[in-house]
Amino acid sequence: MTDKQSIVRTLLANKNTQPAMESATAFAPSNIALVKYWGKRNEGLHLPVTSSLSVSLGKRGATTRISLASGNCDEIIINDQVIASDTGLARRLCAYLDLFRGDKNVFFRVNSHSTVPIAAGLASSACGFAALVKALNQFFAWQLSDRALSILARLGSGSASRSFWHRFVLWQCGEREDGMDCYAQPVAPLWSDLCVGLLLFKTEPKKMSSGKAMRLTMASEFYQAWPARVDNDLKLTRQAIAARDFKLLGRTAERNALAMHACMLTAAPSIMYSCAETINAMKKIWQLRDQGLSLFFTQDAGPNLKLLFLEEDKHAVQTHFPNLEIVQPYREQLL
Ligand code: 2P0
Repeated sequence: MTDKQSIVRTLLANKNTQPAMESATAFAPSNIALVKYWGKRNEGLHLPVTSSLSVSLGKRGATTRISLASGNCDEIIINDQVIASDTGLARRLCAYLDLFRGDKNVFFRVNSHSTVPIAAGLASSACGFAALVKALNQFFAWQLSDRALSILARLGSGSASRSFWHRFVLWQCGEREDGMDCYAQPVAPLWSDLCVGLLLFKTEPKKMSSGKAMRLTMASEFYQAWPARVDNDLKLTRQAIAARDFKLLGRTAERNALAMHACMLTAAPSIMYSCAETINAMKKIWQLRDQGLSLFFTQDAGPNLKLLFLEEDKHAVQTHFPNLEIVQPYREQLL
C-alpha cells in the first residue's frame, strides 16, 4: 500500500535535500468550500470520496517562515506562541515535517501567523499546510509544480490542496490508489464583485475534528446519497461560475452545506456543529431572501457561517449583520 513517505519520495526525486537559504517565508490564503469535501476514500493519504470546489479568502490566511531549529527537536510557533511538543497540533505538524527531513537529525523551526482563528471551521489547517509547503519549496529551492505542491499539502490536510490560488478552485478526487491524480486547480473566470461575509459566533477550537466527524458520517446510511449530490452540485456550481449566475451559485452552495450537515445529524452519535446563533442567522437569511435580498450562506465544520452576496448588496447586508467581516476575494490587494 502507498504511504505518505513514498509519495513524497516520488515527488522530490532528484530534488535538493539541503536548504538553499537560511529561511523562507510564504503566504497561502484560506479557502471556503462552496461544494464540500466530506469523507475520505483513503484516510492516510487524505483522498476524498468526491471532488470539491472552493473560493479563496483574499488576505485571510497563513504566513509561515521556515528555518532550521538550533536544538534537537522541531520548534513550532503559531501566532507568537510556542506550541508544546506534547499537544495534538505539534505532533501532527512534526509528523508532517518527518516527511521532509532527509536526515533524521534535521529539525525545523516553523513560525506561522494566521489571520483566521485556529480549528474553528475557518480552514486554518488548509492555509497553514499550504503556506508550510510553499515555504519548504522555497527553502529547499525545489521548484515544484502547482500540482506537486497541491498533492504535498493534501498529505497534511485535505482542504490544504485547494489553498494555492486566489480564486475559485476545483480539487479533483482522482481515481488512483496513490492519489497522484488527486490535486486542485484554479477555475476561471475571476468574479470581481463576489463578497464573502464571515459571521463569527464562536472562534474557539472545535470539540470534534473534521477527520473524526467525516469517519462517523460515512457510517450513516444517509451518506450513500452524498456523492451523487456533490456531483450534481459541482455541475451546477461550474455552470453558475461560467455564466456568472450568482443566485445559482449561492443556492447550490447553501443546499450543499445543509446536505452535509444533515448527513452529520444522522451519524451515530449525532454530530451538530451549529449553535443557537447559527440557526437563528440561517432563519434571518431565509427571511431576508424572501424579502428580495440576494443573500446565501455556507457552513463548515464549526458553528460560524460564511455569507455569500454581491458587492451591490454589501451595504444592505452590513445593515442586517453589523459585525460581519467582509472579504472580497477578487478585489483585495494581494501579496
Ligand atoms: C471542506 N471541510 O471542503 C470541508 C467542509 C470542513 C467542512 O475540509 O482530515 O481539515 O485534514 O483532510 O481538510 C475540513 O477538513 O480535513 C474540511 P483533513 P480538513 O472545506
